[in-house]
Amino acid sequence: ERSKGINGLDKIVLREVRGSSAEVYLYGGHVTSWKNDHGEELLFLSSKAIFKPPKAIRGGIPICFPQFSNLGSLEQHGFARNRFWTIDTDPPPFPTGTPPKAFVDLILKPTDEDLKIWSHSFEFRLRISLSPAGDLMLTSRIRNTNSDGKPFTFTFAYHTYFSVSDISEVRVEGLETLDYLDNLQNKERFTEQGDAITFESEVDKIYLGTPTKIAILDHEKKRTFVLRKDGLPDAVVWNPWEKKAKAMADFGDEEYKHMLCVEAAAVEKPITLRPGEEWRGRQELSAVPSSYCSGQ
Ligand code: TA6
Repeated sequence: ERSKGINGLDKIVLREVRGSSAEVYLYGGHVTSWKNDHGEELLFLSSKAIFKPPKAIRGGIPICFPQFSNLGSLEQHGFARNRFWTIDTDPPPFPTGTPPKAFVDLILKPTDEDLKIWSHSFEFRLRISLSPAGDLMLTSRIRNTNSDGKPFTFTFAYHTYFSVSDISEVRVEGLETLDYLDNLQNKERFTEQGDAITFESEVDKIYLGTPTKIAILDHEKKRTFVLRKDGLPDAVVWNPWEKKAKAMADFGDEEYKHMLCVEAAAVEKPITLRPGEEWRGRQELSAVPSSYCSGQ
């Protein structure tokens, strides 16, 4: 249902019959909460998040479009997360015909101001839904609606902040042995070691050509987040650690211990659409009990 959230910003609350829920702000098309059927919050949202345009909300799932990071002339991560989206009154059909119980369809189109900084017309449709099992699904459909015949090229990420008990007891599985660009070393290319990734300092890596499924294991909670993706070949892993955390005004000094970003992305090979063409990028998040014990 639609209501007023922080600072009177419009938000939509999705509720699944078995108790799971999600919240999305029209500002940024930004998912800020995803709770399981026990009411546990599964996404990280900074206690210092500034819900005040034009600043992006710190946490949840920022939408990075039409530019990931500083890979281009736009502001960091593009501008989709800094704009007011609207309810899509002409949403795409549901694949199975029958819509899930809990969903919302949002749309973003460029304003005249946007066209001055990125001279392309597009329709960005974002569907957010909860499955009966409480999985959170995001589907992005981006269509080139240029009338001048011009194609456009973009990079993209679901900049997902997972809530974790203790970053020093988290492992990520699925990225072993892959190549990555290290944002802490001028985006130079390296190859990841052979076993699960663990965390003891700042990490900011763009893994290339990643599998459709990545697992994030939280030892204390005995819980595994499973991220499934389609149309998003790369995955960004980021934890700012202590020094960077202190340098961010909208991020608590200790909060790096309780979050990890794993971001389904299309970065290495930017996506080009000709007028009329549409791209689709999906991610599906689930949180499942896991028997993981650290040191395995
Ligand atoms: O997640 C990767 C990253 O590009 C990091 O380099 C860091 O800048 C992070 O995004 C957060 O960016 P933001 O603009 O939201 O502060």
